[in-house]
Amino acid sequence: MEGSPERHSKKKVVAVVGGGLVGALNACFFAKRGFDVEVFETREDIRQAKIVKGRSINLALSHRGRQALKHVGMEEKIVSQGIPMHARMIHSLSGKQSPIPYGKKGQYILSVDRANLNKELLTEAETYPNTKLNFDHKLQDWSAETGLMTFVRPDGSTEEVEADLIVGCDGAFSAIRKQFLRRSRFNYSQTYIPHGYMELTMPPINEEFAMKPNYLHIWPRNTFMMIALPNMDKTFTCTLFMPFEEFEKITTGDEVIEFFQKYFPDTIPLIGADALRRDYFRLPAQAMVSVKCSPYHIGDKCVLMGDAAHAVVPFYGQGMNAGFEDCIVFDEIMDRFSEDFNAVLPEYTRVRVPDDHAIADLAMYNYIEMRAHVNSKWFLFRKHVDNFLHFLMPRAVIPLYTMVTFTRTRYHEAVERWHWQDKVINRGLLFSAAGAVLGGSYVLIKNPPDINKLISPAEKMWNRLVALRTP
Ligand code: FAD
Ligand code: EGU
Repeated sequence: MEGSPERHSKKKVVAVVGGGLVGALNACFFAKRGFDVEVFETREDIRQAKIVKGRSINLALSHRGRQALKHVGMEEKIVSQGIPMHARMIHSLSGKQSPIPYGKKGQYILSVDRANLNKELLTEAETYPNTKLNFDHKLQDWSAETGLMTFVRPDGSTEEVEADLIVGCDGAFSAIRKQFLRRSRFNYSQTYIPHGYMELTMPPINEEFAMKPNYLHIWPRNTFMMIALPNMDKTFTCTLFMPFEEFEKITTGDEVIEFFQKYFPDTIPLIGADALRRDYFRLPAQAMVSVKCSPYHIGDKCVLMGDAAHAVVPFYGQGMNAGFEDCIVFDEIMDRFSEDFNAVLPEYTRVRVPDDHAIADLAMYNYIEMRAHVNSKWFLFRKHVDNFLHFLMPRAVIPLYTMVTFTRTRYHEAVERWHWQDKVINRGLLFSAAGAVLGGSYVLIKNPPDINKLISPAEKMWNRLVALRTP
């Protein structure tokens, strides 16, 4: 194999621009294939950095992301450093907590530390002798004609680099993508949502987690929403989502407490009133953007992956997972087309664009839906209905989040199935419930129901059904 021409001709240079989550993982994928891989990253080496600034502290890792990690032999390591979340824990305004499982016993997502994941992936990439990591290299510009890239160093000097393939993994504000924008027939859309997010840390109490650790904690309050994911150091990272307008209305420590008292009262003693007053003003709220574009490639020279190709709003917990899946999809196409970039790149665009656009749309849809009318009761109700229908017809009806989170069903197919299921369910409901509605509405009009009384029997029924199912 060593001296064979295939092996020899393979020594093409792949430049991965961006050493974030997707770039670092992608470096492993290309290195595994024997390419000469060069990673270029603006920031210094985060493994040496004292303070790591950046977006969200922890993330939900699910099936698609795990499969990608498995391809490069990293799944076990990362999973062992994550915290399983078997269910959501819904916090109502009154402080009541209700768990809703993600699925069967073995189905869970993981809370992983972004910085740690990034470090592990960089270290893994470095174990390949054919990989070189170049930190403090900011891509300034590149030429789609020659493939020549210009990097700026912290001292202001520039460096020119050439590669056979350029892989743009430089995030939502991709510098690589700028050259795509100058070209004809490139589609691009970018939308900032009116919400911002702010991260707050909930410290341990008596060296233990302040809340139950193996859950994704959610406080759904229509326009306002908070989510908390556990960390290995027994803290929780709480992420508050709210319109920028509302963030700006709060200008003093007292107003912060007043706001939390109104919407998230159970969290005040857990985060700590003094910490809240202080931390709310530490950093301004961060923006969230959704980016869709196509094609993802230019000739046989350049391809976009991860947020550079598709930034999605975080309301499905899929941004990183989708970016990691990009790497698998590209890798599979490399197999099918014997690493011929001329054929691989267009095929990657053809296959991947519909799926990435589907998850971008789904995430945006979920954002709009949550904002419109999702309070804790509605959230509980909807998830119970989903799970109940799946229980009744386990093959025919699979909840959308299950297909998205726990399978590698192509995103666009998951959406199609979801629309189809909706039709079937609605038709089923129409026929079977028509009679009941007619009879029932008479009773309902006579005795208007209390939503509390409607929901708790549903919950009991659900628990009974779960007990029946798991022997
Ligand atoms: P990035 O992580 O942005 O990395 C890009 C890298 O490129 C950076 O290191 C940057 O320094 C470098 N770079 C940028 N410009 C240049 C340049 N000119 N030259 C060289 N290098 C450059 N996803 C999930 O799957 N699950 C979640 O639970 C989840 N939660 C989220 C919560 C929030 C609040 C947000 C905002 C996002 C969340 N995401 C989640 C999405 C996830 O963060 C992103 O999808 C993921 O980080 C994308 O990885 P990336 O490598 O493509 O981009
Ligand atoms: C948002 C911010 C619950 C991490 C969507 C669920 C998220 C995450 C949900 C963030 C929600 C919303 C799903 C997962 C996950 C749910 C999901 C959202 C992780 C539909 C660190 N979302 N997120 N859906 O089902 O499929 O639990 O910042 F509140 S994980 Cl918005 Cl599964």
